[in-house]
Amino acid sequence: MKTYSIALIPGDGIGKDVVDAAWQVLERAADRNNFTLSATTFPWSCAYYKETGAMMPDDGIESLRKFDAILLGAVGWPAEVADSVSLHGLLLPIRKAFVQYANIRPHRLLKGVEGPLKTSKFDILCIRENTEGEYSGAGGRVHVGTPDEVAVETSIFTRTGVERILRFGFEQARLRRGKLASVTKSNAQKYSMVFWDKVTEELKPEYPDVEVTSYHIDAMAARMVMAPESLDVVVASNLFGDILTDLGAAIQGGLGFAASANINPDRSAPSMFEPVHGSAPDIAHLGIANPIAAMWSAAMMLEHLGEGAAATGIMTAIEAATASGTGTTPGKDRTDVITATVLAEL
Ligand code: GGG
Repeated sequence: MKTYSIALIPGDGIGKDVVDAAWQVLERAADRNNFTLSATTFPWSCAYYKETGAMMPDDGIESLRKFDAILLGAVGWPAEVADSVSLHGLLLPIRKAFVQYANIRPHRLLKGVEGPLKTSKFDILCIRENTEGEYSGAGGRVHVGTPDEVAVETSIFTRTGVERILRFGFEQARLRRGKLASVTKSNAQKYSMVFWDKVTEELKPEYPDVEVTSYHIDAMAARMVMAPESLDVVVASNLFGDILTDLGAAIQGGLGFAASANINPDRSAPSMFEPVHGSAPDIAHLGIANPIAAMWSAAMMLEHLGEGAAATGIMTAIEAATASGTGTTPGKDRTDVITATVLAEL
């Protein structure tokens, strides 16, 4: 029987609750589909930072490398550790070190979930560039604390990085409805975003079967609300993709439904799966976090590992639960109730 080794990083706040719920569902799905999963849990989090002065140990990346995949909950506890420290100390280094350059975020309405637009025609796949751009961490501050203080943050866009994420977007469009929306702000950002648009134009002839349209980020935000049915695959830079996918999450009913996969398409290192949401300190320890985003992310992990039937089984069970109204109203059903309902459907 095949065994997959999974690194679990529950992280902070509701991350622990949702990873625990997702793991129960994963184990049941494995059992039903004749494979096994072995978990190794890493305590890396803001609490770990408070104890050790780092979000993960120096050899953290190397200890993750041997796993088949990583399942992460949430990172951040701003009352104790600045968000910039926790993000740049854990999530971003993992994505970069393991060349997880494609962050896939599916946005569609699950059965029984209405969403604020009250439309059933919302089904888009956002592809967020995940290793460079605005989150490169290049910059600095001078004259700190003086009236002359200056802060500079440099976005880094490489030909390798832009070309590979656009190609990934084209390929995903081919697997779906054949439409790719490429998002920039090239009227205002005249170097990096003009470059992104240019690479898009260069690649177009290689994908004559894909209909490509370039949008500015502001127009795309409006389109996602006003005409979501016109969109299929949306590809964007690290920052723009981060923002658009929170909008996508809102339209699909909330962050509790938004799943994501940080994919290394070459499979030269493990990929990482995590709900889009953060640690939600306001509801941590209340037992009311919605675990569906983490369960959906877990299903994406199984799909990536080649266990498509088990992944489909999880999604079917989630939708059976939501179709009956479980987990569809924020705060109504407790995490353990939603988990038990999904488990019963598996
Ligand atoms: N679920 C992972 C998490 O904690 N996300 C919060 C966050 O702010 N992420 C930023 C990012 O995805 O770049």
